[in-house]
Amino acid sequence: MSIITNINEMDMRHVCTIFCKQKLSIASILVTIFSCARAPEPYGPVPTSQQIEWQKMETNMFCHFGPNTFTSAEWGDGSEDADIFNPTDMDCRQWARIAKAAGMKGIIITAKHHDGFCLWPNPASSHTVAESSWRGGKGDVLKDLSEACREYGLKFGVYVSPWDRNDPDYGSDRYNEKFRQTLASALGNYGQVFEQWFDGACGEGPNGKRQIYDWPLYHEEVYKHQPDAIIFSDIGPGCRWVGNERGSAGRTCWSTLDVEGFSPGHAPDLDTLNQGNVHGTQWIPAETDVSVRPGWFYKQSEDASVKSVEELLMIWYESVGRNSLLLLNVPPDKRGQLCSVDSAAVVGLRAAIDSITSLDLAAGIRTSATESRGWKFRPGNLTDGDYDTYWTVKDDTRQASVTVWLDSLVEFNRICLQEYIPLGQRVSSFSIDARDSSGMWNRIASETTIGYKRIVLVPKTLSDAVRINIESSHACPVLNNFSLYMDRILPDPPKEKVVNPEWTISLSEEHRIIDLGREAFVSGFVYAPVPNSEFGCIITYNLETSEDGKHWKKVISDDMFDNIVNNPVRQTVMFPKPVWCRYLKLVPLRTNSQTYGISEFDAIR
Ligand code: FUL
Repeated sequence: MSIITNINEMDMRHVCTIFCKQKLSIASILVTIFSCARAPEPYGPVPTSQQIEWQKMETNMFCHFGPNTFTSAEWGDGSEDADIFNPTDMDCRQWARIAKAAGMKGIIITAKHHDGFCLWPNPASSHTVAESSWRGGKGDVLKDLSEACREYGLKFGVYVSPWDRNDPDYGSDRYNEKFRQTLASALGNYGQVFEQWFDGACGEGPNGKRQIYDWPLYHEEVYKHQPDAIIFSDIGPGCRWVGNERGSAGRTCWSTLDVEGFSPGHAPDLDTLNQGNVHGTQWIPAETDVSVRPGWFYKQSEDASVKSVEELLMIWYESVGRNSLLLLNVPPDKRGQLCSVDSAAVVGLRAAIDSITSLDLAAGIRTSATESRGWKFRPGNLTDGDYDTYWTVKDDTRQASVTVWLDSLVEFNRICLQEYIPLGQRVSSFSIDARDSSGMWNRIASETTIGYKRIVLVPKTLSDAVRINIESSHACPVLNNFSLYMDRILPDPPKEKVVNPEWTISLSEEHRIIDLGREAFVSGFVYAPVPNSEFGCIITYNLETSEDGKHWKKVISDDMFDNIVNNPVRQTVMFPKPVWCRYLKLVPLRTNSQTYGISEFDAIR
């Protein structure tokens, strides 16, 4: 491993020596070069060409839009009047323009969320835009958006929720057939759909029943209309959920997953989704879905909580930079347009990414390696900017180093590596060394997986040579890119998120009480779990009030904090009418852990 030879020159010398000493014919030289050039066999499960194209998209826009935009709910209960959906000035070209400016490659729209309302005139449903007075019942969001995407060179995708809290047939076989027709209508009429997003959520419908989803039927229908579509669900088959909604793929992230015995909605545990399975039997890469604001749907009250460019940049590093695709939600507002705060944030993110990646300090730089498979697979392929040329070694080699010789001392803090995924994901551990001004080699990182793209964050380093050591690999390593960047935007090292759980409560303590000090009219309350912590959250609860702290009245009974496990953010609950009281008691009924955190429990007056 320590003998570094310059393969570029060595291989050419080798070819010339054969030519001169053995006086071989041109044809036999070509044979020699050709035989050296045999590519490694693919290892394990490999992506389809559609999955490769999908992965190269890197960042896409998610748009949550529907009745919830107008009611400020996260999960509508299906009883919303169709007329509630009434964007005053919908302009999908504005969404597309901003997506394009933000460097997104596609847009996925919530064509139907759990409330059942369809943003297109779906003949299989009676709860659609056609039943609303928006544009006199003639509006069609899918039509407008698919056309805008085409105009701006973006791909178009749809989220169609099988959970339907409106359809009276939900919970019966009839619904599976209706849902098949719904897919046919959404997928068969608006041109090419690159991704079909299936939420695995399976709650109760309007009649209290749950549906047994017919996944094979649904998948067949998707492929019938869109044979090239990537199907998202928590377990694929096209791509998988990353296991959280905060925008973070595993530091170890395999694109392979074992799905036997699982189905959408009944997936492996969250850590497995986050990291994949090391020897997983199927290629199901992770997609990281996260919202630019706390909730998935637009709420004016969250305008001040839109993520900063720095936060989004960290999310980009932890998704695209960790072998995942970033699906960033930018929800249209009540006008039917992306609001300026969100637009500024996502366009700012792109400007930040561009400012970092536009200068690749390793581009075209001289490289050498401990070994290479021949001229065609020389280490110089790592810095040539060509996706389809790569450095690889002999079939039996599992450890190898490649060095990039910078012309002078260079300052950097991001190292980007790519494995050539058409041949599978192979590397399971690697380290990075950098040579300092005194000629000393220092270890600056030790990591596990690479995959399609891995960006390693290191403290600012001044160096004239950088060495990647592949420490272990399932088959000979195959790398097609190496880049070095200097990020001057994020503090170095990145700020740790500080979590300060004010109240952590064990389940034996049954409730939490607020004493307002004196009686007053209270119109609702706020609850926030402790974000990014090991503490769980309250899922369902009762809310009781009292005037004297002894006699209690239930104001809310067995209600649910919507989507709180996946997205543990602050929730505001308004009472049906203001209540005169001094004390408020939050009684958890169901939590997702033995302990749960409360970072906020406040009365709204
Ligand atoms: C979740 C849904 O329940 C949320 O409302 C949101 O659509 C998110 C992207 O997926 O599972």
